[in-house]
Order: sequence, then C-alpha cells, then structure tokens
Amino acid sequence: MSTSTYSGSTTLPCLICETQNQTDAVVCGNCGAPMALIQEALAQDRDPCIITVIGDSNVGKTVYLGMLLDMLSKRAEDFEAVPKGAYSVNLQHNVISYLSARQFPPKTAMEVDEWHWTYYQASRRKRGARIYDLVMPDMAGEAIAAEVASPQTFTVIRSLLEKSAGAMLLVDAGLAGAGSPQPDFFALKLMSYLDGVLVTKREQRMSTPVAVILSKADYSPECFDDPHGFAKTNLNRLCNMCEARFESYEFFATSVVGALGYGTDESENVIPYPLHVAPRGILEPFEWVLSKLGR
Ligand SMILES: Nc1nc2c(ncn2[C@@H]2O[C@H](COP(=O)(O)OP(=O)(O)OP(=O)(O)O)[C@@H](O)[C@H]2O)c(=O)[nH]1
Ligand SMILES: [Mg+2]
Ligand SMILES: [Zn+2]
Repeated sequence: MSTSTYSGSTTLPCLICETQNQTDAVVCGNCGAPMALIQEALAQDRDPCIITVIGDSNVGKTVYLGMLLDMLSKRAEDFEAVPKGAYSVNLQHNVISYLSARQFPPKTAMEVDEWHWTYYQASRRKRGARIYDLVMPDMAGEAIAAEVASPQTFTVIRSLLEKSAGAMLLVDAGLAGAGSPQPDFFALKLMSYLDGVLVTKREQRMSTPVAVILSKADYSPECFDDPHGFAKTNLNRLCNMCEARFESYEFFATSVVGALGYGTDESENVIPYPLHVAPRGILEPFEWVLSKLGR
C-alpha cells in the first residue's frame, strides 16, 4: 500500500465511530470500517441509513444478506438497488457464487477488515419514490457474541448499533423448532444489549424498528403460517423482551434453500449442501424496516 502524504492534511470522520482519519486511509484506524463508505456518503450528500444485521454465529446472516442484496439488484418486486462502489458487490457475489456451486459460503471471519460492507441506494420503482442510502455490514456472529459477553471487545459493533436506523435480528428457526433453548437465549442477550445501547430513558420503550427474522424456516415450515405464534411457543423469552422494551418489532419467517443434500467434509463432519435455491420471505422484513424509517 502506498503511504503518500497529503498536502493540506485533511481528515475525515469515520461514518461509524467518528474517529478522524486521513482522507487517503483505506479503512478506519479505530473500527476498521472501509473509508470508501464515507467518500460515498460525501458524494451523495445524504445521510446514509445504517441497517444492522445481527444474530448468533451460523444463523444465516451472510446467506440472507447476500440473497437480499442480490434480489434487490435484480429488481425483485418493485424494488431497485444500486451498489455504490465495487466493494459493495463482493458480498452478494460471494454468496451467489457459492450457492450456484451448490455450497454454502464459509463462515465470516472475526477480523473487522475481513467483513463485507455494503453501500446500496435502494428505492421503489416509481416516480418520486424516496431513495434510501443503506449501509449494511455483514458481521461475524462470533464477534457479536464476544461483544455482547464483554462490551468494548468490538467497539465497531456498539458504534454501528448506536447509529442504526433499524436492525434485523436473525434467529435460527430450525434449532428453535427442534427444541433447543440456545436461539432464544442468544436473541434475548442481543436484545438486552441493544436495549442498553439504544435506550435514552429507562422508562421509555425503544422506537428503533427491529425485524426478528426466523431463518432456515424450511426446517420448521409451520413458521411461515404464523411467525409470531411460532416465536411465542419456541422463543418465549425473546417475545416477552420485545413486548416489554420495544415499540416497533415484527416477526418474519425466511428461508433461502428449497432442498438440502448432505455430505461430509475433509474431517468427516456431516454438512448440508443447498441443492436447490428457493428464496422465501426474504424481502418482507426489509420492506417492513424501510416502511418504519422516518422521513
Ligand atoms: N436449511 C437452511 N440452512 C441454511 C439457510 N441459510 C443458511 N443455512 C445454513 O446455515 C449455515 C450458516 O449460514 P451463514 O449465512 O454462513 O451464517 P452466519 O450467520 O453468517 O454465520 P457467521 O458468519 O459465523 O456469523 C450455512 O452454512 C447453512 O448450512 C437456509 O435458508 N436454510
Ligand atoms: Mg457470516
Ligand atoms: Zn471508525
């Protein structure tokens, strides 16, 4: 990397954590967010909306977000989204390449500079529709878990959530439907972390919209008929937390694959392969979050 010195030595505040960085920095020296985001935001002259996708490791964040962005850029329904900067395309490119080779993408690395960050301009395809500048990073679940367990381990996660206009919380419906308490507890921890980050006054309920996305709903198809009912039964602690502390939340069921095959990897672990990609319920939570963002 070149280390050219800037005449006039201007600095720019990071969009996520507000640390001042040299204009020629590639990533923020404090939180690791790409500085291209800031350059893009400056060029657009509009404040970007950050929508954060959170959830445990292996819940399906990367697959969901990659599929969502791909559907948007292929003009699914009446949406349209234009990626800003080639780096924004990497996530959808990566996910779709793996899925079309009938594999799932690898897990996201813990290191912030390995995460895919995306900047998209999304709008409905009708005249005069509002344009949303969306920043959506794909974070590693392990990093989220580390931050929730001991805050300040990953300051970028806290800064991101503080700045978020909306959040999407992914919860593994396959695991929850099979009776595991893990998804409920992890989601409960995340929501209470979020509550702590976003709340202004104790007695006030949080107004930031949170879409609770029941991922891998293909494992528990009943989820599609009644996501809220499924959550009440299988994610009761999370449901109660939402009711008590959040003003604006909604449950959605999604799945990306239609059929799975099973095989083994080099170390003889059984792993699923996506034989058939059949996205269901991908756009609905996104649409809902957009509808809740203030003008
Ligand atoms: N059945 C089914 N399995 C899925 C679906 N989406 C993801 N998976 C499975 O979940 C695994 C994890 O998906 P990822 O998107 O990588 O999960 P992640 O939340 O990004 O995980 P981290 O990167 O570790 O935080 C995949 O390897 C698949 O085995 C889905 O729609 N249906
Ligand atoms: Mg991931
Ligand atoms: Zn930063």
